[in-house]
Amino acid sequence: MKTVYSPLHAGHGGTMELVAGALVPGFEMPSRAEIIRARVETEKLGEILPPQPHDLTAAKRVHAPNYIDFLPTVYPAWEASGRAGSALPFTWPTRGLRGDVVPEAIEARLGHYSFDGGAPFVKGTWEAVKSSYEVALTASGLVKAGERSAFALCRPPGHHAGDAFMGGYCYINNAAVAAQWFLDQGAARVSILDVDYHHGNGTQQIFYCRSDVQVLNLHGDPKNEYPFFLGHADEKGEGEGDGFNINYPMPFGTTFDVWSEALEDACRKLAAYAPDVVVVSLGVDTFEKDPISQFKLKSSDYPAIGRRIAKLGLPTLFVMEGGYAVDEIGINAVGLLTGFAN
Ligand code: SP5
Ligand code: ZN
Repeated sequence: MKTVYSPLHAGHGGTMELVAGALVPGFEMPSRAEIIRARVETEKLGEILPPQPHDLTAAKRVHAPNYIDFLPTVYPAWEASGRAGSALPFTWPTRGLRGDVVPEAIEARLGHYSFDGGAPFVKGTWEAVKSSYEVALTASGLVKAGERSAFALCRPPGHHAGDAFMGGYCYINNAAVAAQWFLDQGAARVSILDVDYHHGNGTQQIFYCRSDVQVLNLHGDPKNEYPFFLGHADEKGEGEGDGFNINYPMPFGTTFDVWSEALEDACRKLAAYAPDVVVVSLGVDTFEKDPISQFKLKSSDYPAIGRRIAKLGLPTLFVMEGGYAVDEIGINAVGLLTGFAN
């Protein structure tokens, strides 16, 4: 399996995020992608390719154009307003406030286009976001050209980003961009299988009213886990999309025996949908030692996940999402991929 990777991700580093009343160093750090890349090499997963340049047309197929155009302006505006460090919002247009007027002040624009204080901007953030997007599209191109699978080593991740909002370390929804790109290239149906520990609220929101993208999500129950405000089992899609969104919320402490039953059910529903392509939102924050997560998967479980996905027998794009146990992130992510490939 080929991997697409860009070193430009590293400019998005030294971030701070707002967690439980405190500004803390970001868990989503550059070493994550470097350790995965090193493991791709030592495990000889396959060739590592740079991304090809892409303009933002494909991003604007799933995101509001004004949101995408806002992203490169954030850090310059933050600096011009006399601030330094991580650009973060501190106020949001919740129920009872005006969400229809885009403010001018940069700190307010950040609130308008986000749902939490978990998507900081530093100087190199936009370049990293753009490169992550190009990584996803380049890897999609490999699958379209006939490869059985490809690995988009995206950083920053994407699945929390919705049509016009960022959050949870995510800015452009790389998996959603890829799914839409496959449709635009002639696919009739695409499935997105999200195995990250956190519910992919952005992906769900983007495709909620559509039947041409099936979205399946395995995640920590939002009653107690981030992103809290989406991801319940009764969210099944709306209108045309009714029945094409499938959620598997699971409690803290979930081990692989229970998790893999959810995966089995998801794979059966995916196979029945018979998509032309599968996009896997690949998070390994389900790992027992993940510092911000509460599932109990072991390193030896990841190859089994890859094997189950391989059994679908469908062209598959893997898009990197979360995973914060940095020491084992390469073992777990590449373990899943070698399970698929071998
Ligand atoms: C892509 C992805 O995995 N995003 C996850 C964003 C999670 N943000 C919320 C972090 C909450 C951390 N809870 C702190 C517990 C640490 N003791
Ligand atoms: Zn996650």
